[in-house]
Amino acid sequence: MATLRAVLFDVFGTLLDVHSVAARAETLFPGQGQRLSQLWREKQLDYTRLRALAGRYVPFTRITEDALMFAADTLRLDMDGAARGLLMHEYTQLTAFADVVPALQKLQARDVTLGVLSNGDPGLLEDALHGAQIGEYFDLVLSADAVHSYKTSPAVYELGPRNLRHPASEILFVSSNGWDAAGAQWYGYVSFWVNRSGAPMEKLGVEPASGTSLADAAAFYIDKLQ
Ligand code: LAC
Repeated sequence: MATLRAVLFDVFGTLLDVHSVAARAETLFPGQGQRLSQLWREKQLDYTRLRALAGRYVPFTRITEDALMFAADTLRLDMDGAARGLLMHEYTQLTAFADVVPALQKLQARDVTLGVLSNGDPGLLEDALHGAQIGEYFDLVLSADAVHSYKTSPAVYELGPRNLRHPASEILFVSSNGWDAAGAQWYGYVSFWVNRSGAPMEKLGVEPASGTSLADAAAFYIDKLQ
């Protein structure tokens, strides 16, 4: 395997816990917080794929709001503009998983170039990374918005090699979304799946390296330096 020269992380679901919105949702709609959060996330990903396939791009923030309204309708919740605004704001204040900062610090101590590659639009990424107080760790923030498409489109993964000026085979891509880890490996990255929940491997014909925490991903990278 070639030397690794940088790490790119997925953001939503990998660095930031998208289900940290469930607590706010629960205060607004008692008994429905978890369900709303799950449906919201599923529909959000669904819309990224539908729009990418049809060439009907709108920014991820808009998709996220559309998915929230659909999820609310599905659960027959009476979601007014104020509740919608609160939950959308919550998306800029997601919590970083507990294993994130220690892993980033470990890599940073080795002078590793660190970046993110996300479906999120630049405004949302900036707000969310700073909201979670992890913005300072990243040398580059790459958004699918630059190519008006979404993962798993190769045009999105191509942003990594193009901006880092290294081939994908020399970049470690880290995601907790199994399908995203597969998409990155399809493209040609060295891919690492952070499987925190013990989910089954996606059946997509590739098997990324995997572990149970971001610490495992950092160790995988550092191991390759030796
Ligand atoms: C992202 C999606 C996978 O951050 O949540 O790109």
